[in-house]
Amino acid sequence: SSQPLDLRLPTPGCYNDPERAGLDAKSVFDGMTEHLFFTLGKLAPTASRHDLYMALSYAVRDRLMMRYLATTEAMRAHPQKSVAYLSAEFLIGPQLNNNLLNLGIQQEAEAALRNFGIESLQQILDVEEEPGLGNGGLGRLAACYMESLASLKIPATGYGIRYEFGIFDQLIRDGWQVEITDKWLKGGWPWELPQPDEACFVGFGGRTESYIDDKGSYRSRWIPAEHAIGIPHDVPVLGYRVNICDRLRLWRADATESFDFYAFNIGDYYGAVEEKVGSETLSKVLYPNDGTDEGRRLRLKQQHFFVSCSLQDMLRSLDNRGLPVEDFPKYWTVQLNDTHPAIAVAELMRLLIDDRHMDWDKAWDITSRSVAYTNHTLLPEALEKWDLNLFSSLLPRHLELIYEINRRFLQQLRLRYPGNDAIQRKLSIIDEDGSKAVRMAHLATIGAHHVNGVAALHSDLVKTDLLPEFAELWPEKFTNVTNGVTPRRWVALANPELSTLLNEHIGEDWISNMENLRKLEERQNDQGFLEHWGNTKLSVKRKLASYIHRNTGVLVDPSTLFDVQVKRIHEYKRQHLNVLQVITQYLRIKNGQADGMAPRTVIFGGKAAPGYYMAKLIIRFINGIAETVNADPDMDGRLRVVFLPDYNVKLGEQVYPASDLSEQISTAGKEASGTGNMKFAMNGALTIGTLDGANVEIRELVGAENFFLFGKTVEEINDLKRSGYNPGAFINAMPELQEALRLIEMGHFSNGDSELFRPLLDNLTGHDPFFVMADFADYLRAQEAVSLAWTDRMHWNRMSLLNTARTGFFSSDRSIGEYCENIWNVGPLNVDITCDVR
Ligand code: B1N
Repeated sequence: SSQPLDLRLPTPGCYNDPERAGLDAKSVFDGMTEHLFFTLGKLAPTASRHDLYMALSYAVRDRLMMRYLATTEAMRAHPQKSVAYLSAEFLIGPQLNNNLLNLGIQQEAEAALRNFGIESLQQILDVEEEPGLGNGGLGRLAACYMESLASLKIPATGYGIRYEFGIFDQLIRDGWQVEITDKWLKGGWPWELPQPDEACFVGFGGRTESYIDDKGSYRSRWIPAEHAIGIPHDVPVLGYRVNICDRLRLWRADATESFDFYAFNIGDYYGAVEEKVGSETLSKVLYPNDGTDEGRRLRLKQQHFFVSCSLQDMLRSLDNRGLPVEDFPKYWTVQLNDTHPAIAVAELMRLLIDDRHMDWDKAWDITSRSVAYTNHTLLPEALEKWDLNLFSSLLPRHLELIYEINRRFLQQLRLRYPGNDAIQRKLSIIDEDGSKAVRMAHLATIGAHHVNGVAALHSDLVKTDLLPEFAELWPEKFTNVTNGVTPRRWVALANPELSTLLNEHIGEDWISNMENLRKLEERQNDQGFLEHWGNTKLSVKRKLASYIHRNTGVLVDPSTLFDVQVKRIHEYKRQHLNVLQVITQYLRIKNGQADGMAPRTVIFGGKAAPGYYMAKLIIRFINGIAETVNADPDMDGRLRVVFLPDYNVKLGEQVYPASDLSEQISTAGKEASGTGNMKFAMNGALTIGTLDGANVEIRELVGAENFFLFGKTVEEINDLKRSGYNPGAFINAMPELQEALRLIEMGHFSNGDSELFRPLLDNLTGHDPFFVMADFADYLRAQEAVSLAWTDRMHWNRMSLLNTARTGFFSSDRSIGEYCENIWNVGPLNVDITCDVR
């Protein structure tokens, strides 16, 4: 018989293993070799680039794992409050380079790769598929916030859905968008750890019933008709040069064994298979709508699925540590990223009352002290409302609880506003005008201790326009947290050229303390430095020009002004306003009236929701103009138009650093914040923009003289609406605009097809819901100011430098700091985690 082995398990709290997880090039190389052999089953000489990407990623993941486990262990041994960020979207982007940067081993990884015959890290980074688990700004914000939470050492879990298919990949065929499925999992994704042992059950449909419990009290319970299982897939989120590693916990839906089993026993084989197929489709696909609510049953199922799994998981974590449920608000603060997870208010009540047998007042106290809500949009078509029949058929117990929440709330209103029936109807969670519906923003607002907007202007509009009566009732509930973006991904990683320049002149501290970019202001009159600044931008533009050539076939001149609009395609964002302006420039060149016009490369990128006809037509419109302009020899050296297909995080990382001019031209009052606007400005692009969203704050910070302002204000737009807006009056005053519209109508940009763009023209000349015509003249004037500024390059470079120097405020570290202080009341992990092995 064998002797017992004398092996030691890793000591809790100390997972240092320099053999296995060192940060020097040799250790990284050894890790790669081991993973190639044992994890991937490959020998180095036959390894493909994808194999090397996987091997390096696994080796990096090993180095995250000890930080991750040390963080988990610290939270187990010394419980403290943790953030639960609930979001239907996390648009995390490529992981490898971010983790290398945050670990501080980019050069070590490159050195290790050289031993496998790879000259540059970039060649391996290019292989990575990004998980497109979000539509746009809202999902990307959630990802930036997770990275900042970890960097600030705040314990946090991001809870969401592991969609099998994320946002579609976009192809352009004959100028039209074509959607193809995004198969991000096809090559295997090395960054997630499935945790099947921590699966959760979620019910749907069925009925509720009353019963008398063993203590003789009446209780309600839910008898769901079907169930799904959520399997957590955890993604480690490492902070910048810290040993904290937070996590993203994404739920994948699976079928329930027990129900299959039952069906098999009664011989209903097909029924069992059907249920399996049904529950797996829950996490199958992301809804590709940004800013429109479809009111679809599967979407509500997805929302309840991930919210229920997440809340059960939080309660279980208290149980596992022997902490009482009553202390939920002491250990968890739950942030709702828009109303997509707002069912959490009812679900937490259900878990506390039905499962934990808590009384109403106690449960409501716990819920309303734990939950806070961020609003991201004022667009009426984006405000989630669930048809009452649909809601009650899917979540009958939740509806009962919502009725009771509502009854108590309306009672409170009655006392505050005696005899005012109108206000009750207006604020009720149940919309009774027309077919009845559940208003998720009202549920979230009533259940939350704080409600915040995402930029100063937007938060004001939430109070005055969206929820004015709520704001009067609970003024202290309403607050603002202006969005931010992580300087690690959006400057340090995306713009290594600029980062090197910054590091040389002001040190590296800006990466974790972005306000330090202010030190750059000292250089604003240094000619040599400004020249260097301009040359750095030029070299980044060369890289983008080469990308454009490879991917669109269009040759662009890096010395021209790169004028860029990248974001989802939406009428309120007004890509068509930009295109009309391009047509005017085209006409001026044609008519020999283009003196003083800056030579430009106008670049567009963005996806349209597949069911949004007008947005898809705008893509066709951009491509029509691009085709005509780029084929015309008169435009050579003066004007180029490019549509970059399949805009995503990875492409964004190439675009923001290479831009001179940032187009932020939404109708005032429509863009809640914008975050692309921040990424452009910190990378030294100047903004042409309206007084909308965070543009307002960008302009205040960089200075009005370093920002190209145009357009009607929110008040002016409202005045126009009130007085009966007539776009025709604006068109008549602008002969150049008339000429542009006439050319479009004649089919000049559609190979003679005079019907193609008619719906767009009818829209603009008819009711023009986004005031494109009203803002056109002022936009043109501002674009002329841009051209003029471009002629004095030193002055331009100085403005560019000041944009970078003064936009440190838009670091997501600052935003997260405000959430921690004003909303969550959480602080950094107060346990020292020692993982550094160097
Ligand atoms: O959230 C971003 C803001 O910067 C943008 O201004 C805002 O438009 C964006 C339904 C949304 N608001 N609402 C959505 C996304 C998906 C969906 O299904 C609505 N996205 C925003 C971050 O604050």
